Amino acid sequence: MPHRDVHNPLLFEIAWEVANKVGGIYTVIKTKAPVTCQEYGDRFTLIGPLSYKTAAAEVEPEEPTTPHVREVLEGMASQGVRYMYGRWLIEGAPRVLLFDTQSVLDRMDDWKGDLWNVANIPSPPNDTETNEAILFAIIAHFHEWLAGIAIPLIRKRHIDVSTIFTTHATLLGRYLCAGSVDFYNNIQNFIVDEEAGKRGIYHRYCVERAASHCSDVFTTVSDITAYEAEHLLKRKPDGILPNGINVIKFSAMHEFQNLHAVNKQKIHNFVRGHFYGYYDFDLDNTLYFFTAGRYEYRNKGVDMFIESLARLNDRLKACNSPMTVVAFIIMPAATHSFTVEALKGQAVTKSLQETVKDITDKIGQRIFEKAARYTGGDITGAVIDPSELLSAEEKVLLKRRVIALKRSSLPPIVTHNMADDSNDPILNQLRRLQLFNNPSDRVKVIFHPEFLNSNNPLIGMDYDDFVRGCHLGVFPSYYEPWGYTPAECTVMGLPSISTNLSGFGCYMDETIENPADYGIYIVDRRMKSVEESIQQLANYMLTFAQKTRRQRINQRNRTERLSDLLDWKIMGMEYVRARKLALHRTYPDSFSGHDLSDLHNSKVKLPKPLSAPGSPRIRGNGGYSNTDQITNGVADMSFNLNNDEEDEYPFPLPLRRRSSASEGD
Ligand code: G6P
Ligand code: 1S3
Repeated sequence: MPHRDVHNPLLFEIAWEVANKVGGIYTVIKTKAPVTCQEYGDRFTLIGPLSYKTAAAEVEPEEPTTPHVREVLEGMASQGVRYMYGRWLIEGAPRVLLFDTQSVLDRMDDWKGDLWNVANIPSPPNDTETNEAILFAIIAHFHEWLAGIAIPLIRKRHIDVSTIFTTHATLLGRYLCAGSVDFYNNIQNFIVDEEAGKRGIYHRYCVERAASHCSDVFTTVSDITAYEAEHLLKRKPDGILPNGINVIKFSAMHEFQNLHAVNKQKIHNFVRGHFYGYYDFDLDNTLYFFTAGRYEYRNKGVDMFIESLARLNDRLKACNSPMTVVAFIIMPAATHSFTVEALKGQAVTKSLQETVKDITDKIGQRIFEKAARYTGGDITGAVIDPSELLSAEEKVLLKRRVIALKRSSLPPIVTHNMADDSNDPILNQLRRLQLFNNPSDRVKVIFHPEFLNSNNPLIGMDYDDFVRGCHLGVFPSYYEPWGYTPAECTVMGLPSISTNLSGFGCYMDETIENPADYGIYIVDRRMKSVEESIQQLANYMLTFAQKTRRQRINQRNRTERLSDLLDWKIMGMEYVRARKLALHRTYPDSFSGHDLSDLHNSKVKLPKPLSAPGSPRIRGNGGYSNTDQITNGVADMSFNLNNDEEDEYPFPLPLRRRSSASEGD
C-alpha cells in the first residue's frame, strides 16, 4: 500500500466527456487541463468512458509510469476490464484512463444490486445511459450525475478517498425549465421526488442527489445553479467553480480585428449566394448577429431571440435605417439534406463570379495589348474604347449568368430540409412573425440546423471563424448554468448578449461595473416580465445596430480585454480551493493548526505563468506572480488604459469587486 501523502495527493477527475465530446463539460475539462497539469504534474489523471470511435484520434496510448497505478490496472485487466491509458492529445497532455464499459457488461446486475443495497438507488433495466454510467464509476473529482455514481458507494464503504462532486446543471431544473413552468418563482415549491417521477428520471435524480449529499465537497458552476441545487437537490453547494476558457493572446491587438475582417468576407460570400435575386442590400451596412448551441428552444432563449428580431425589424423599418441585420440561428436538428434552393444560390453566384473574373481578365489582356501597340493619335479611342471592352460572346455569357440569378421565391429562412418541418418550433415562430426575408425586411433570418464546419458546402467555415466574422452573439437563455457561447465570443473580442439567468451573465454582472461598456449586454429575465425582457433585448440589438463602424471597432477592443478574466489561470483557483477544502474535511488531523476559514479568505498562490499577461492586469506588477492576491475567485484587476489604442468616451469603468454574497436568491 503506497504511503498516503495528503499534502501531495493524487488527483483523479472523472467525467463522461473526457476525450469524448458531447457538450459543454468537454470544454470545461479540456480547457482546464493545462492549469491542472501545471499544478499536479504526473499526479493528475482524467478518467472517462472509452469510445473507440473518438479515442484513437484523441489519445496517444502509453504505459502507466506510476507503479501502483500499473498494478491496479493490471489487476483490473486480469478480471476482464478493458481500458486505454495514455496522454490526451490536447494542451498540457494530461494522463487519461478510459474504460470500456462494455467489457464489464456481465457485471451490471451485480453492481445494480450493490447500488440498491448500499445506497438505495434504483436503476431500471431499460435506461441505457444510466446502465453505462453504472458500469463506469470510480474516484475523486466527479462531474455530473453520469460520473457521480461512485460517490455514495465510496461514502458508504468508507473508502479512503476525498471526493468532490460538481454538477453543471440539475436534471430536474433542465426538465422543468424546458416545460412551461415559471421555474424561478416556484423553485421552493416543487415536490422534487414527484416531479422527477413524473418525468421518468427518478433513478437518475437519486444518483444526482446522492452524489451531491455524499461528496465531501459539493460544487456547481454558478450562483444561479447553486440556488437551483439548494432547492432541487436539497444541499447548498460549498462553493462555485465557474468555467474558464483557454485564452489565445495575439501579440498585436489589431490581429483579432483583422481576423474579424477576413472572416466577415467569407460570411459575405455565403450571404451573396443565399440572397441571390434579392441581394439588394449593402454589405457594408450589414451586421451579422447569431445564436448557437444545442437545440433547446426555450432553455436557450431562441424563442425570445426570434420575438425580439421581429421587433427589431419593425423598428429599423420605422426609423428608415440604412442597416440590414442578418440573424443566424445555428442549432442542430433532424434534417434530410441541404435544400436544393440553398445549394443553387451558392452555385449560381459562384458561376457569375467566375464568369466576371474570366471576362475582366480578358478585358485586361486586351487593354494591355492595345496599350502596348499604341503608336500615336487619340489614346482613349485607340486603347480604352468602352464599346470594345466586351465581346458579343461575353455579353451573352454575362446575360445568361445574370438571368440565372432570377428566382420566383424569397430567399429561404432555413438551409436544410427538416425532418419535421411543420412542427419545428423555430420555423413555426418565424412563420408566425412573418420573418420571410422579404426585400423590405431590415432583419433577414437564416436557420442553419447543423453545426458548422469548414467542409460545409454552404457556410464553409469552422465555428470559431464564423464567430469572429460576426458582429454580435445573442444568447438570451432561460436555463443556462454557465453558458460557454458568450464566453467564447468574449475571448474572441465579439460583443454578446446573455441574461441574468445564465451563469456567465451573472458572473460578468457581478464582476464588471458596467458590462455594456465592454460589449457584455445582459438581459434581465429575473425581475422583468417576458414582454419587458423582449423589449430590452430588442433595444440592445437596436442600439448596437446604430453604432458606427468606429464604435464597433472600439467596443470589440474592450470586449477582448475582458478575456483574461475568463482565463483558467484565474478561474482554476476555485478548483484549487475546492480540493483544499475536500482534503481538510477528509483528513482534518493532517491539517491541524490550519484555520479552515483560511480557505475562503487567504491569499492563494497562482501557478507560474503559462504565458505572457494580457491587458487586464493583476494590479501592481503587470503580470501574474505567485503572490498575486485572488479574492473570491476574481483577481484584483485593473485595466491598463494607457495603451496605444484609441478609446472613446465613456471610458470603461473600473471592474467591480465581487461581493461574497450570492445573488442567486
Ligand atoms: C476590423 C478591421 C477593419 C475593418 C473593421 C470592420 O476592425 O481591422 O479594417 O474596417 O473590422 O468592422 P465592422 O464592425 O464594420 O465589421
Ligand atoms: C452544461 O452544458 P449545457 O449546455 O447542457 O454545462 C456547461 C459546462 O459547465 C455549461 O456551460 C452549460 O450552461 C450547461 O448547460
